[in-house]
Amino acid sequence: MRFDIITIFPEMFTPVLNESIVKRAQEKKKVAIRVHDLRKYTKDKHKKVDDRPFGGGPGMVMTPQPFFDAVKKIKGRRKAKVVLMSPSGKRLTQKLARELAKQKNLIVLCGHYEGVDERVREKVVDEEVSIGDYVLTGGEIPAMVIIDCVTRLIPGVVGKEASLEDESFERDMLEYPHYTRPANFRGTKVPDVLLSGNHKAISEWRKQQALRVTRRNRPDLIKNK
Ligand code: 9D3
Repeated sequence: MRFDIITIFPEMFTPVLNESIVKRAQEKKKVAIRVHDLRKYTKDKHKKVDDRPFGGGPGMVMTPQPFFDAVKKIKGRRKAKVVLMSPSGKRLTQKLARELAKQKNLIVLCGHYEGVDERVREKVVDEEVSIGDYVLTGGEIPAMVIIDCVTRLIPGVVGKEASLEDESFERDMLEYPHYTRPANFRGTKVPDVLLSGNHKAISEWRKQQALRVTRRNRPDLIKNK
């Protein structure tokens, strides 16, 4: 799988791409990630990427030309899905991540200011994605979120165990609490049942705890409320 990121802040990606699972996935050639500086595609002599909105109003709008030219150049003759990171997009879920992970080529556009000129959406973008209902300063962190959650879904990037475990998040329940050694940490003990060796009792305890956590933090996940 290949990612091409188009951004006015390419340096923001460096630390994320050079650590952990995403780094290993690149080393193992499971994924190639290229970050492109949008300003390199400007034709304007001041490398301007934004302008005032027609019709008035606050803020600036990202100008279409650099996006059109960057996507055309990066695509070349390959087929690629173009994703715009935007607060007005479809919400990113594990299901959407799985869909994106099926692509061979993803081009991700990072917006800024009040947004991008509508003609970019109309003519260049295939899918508009938001990572949730809160306001960020730009699309870079959302693009990193896409890189992270899509990369770990590529076969061979994380073990089978972890990907099977994911399925639980796509069900209707959050996780049960986890404990490791020591059994008594500064006076706080691990629940006795987990030390009992009684697998049926452990399984029941975990199910009940998962339900408790879900009711408390994500009641919306429980269907038969
Ligand atoms: C007043 C209208 N604002 C929209 C809520 C303008 C605006 C705010 C912040 C336009 C762009 C941004 C920058 N955010 C993103 O580019 C972004 C984002 C986000 O803010 N939240 C969740 N997902 C995303 S994806 C891209």
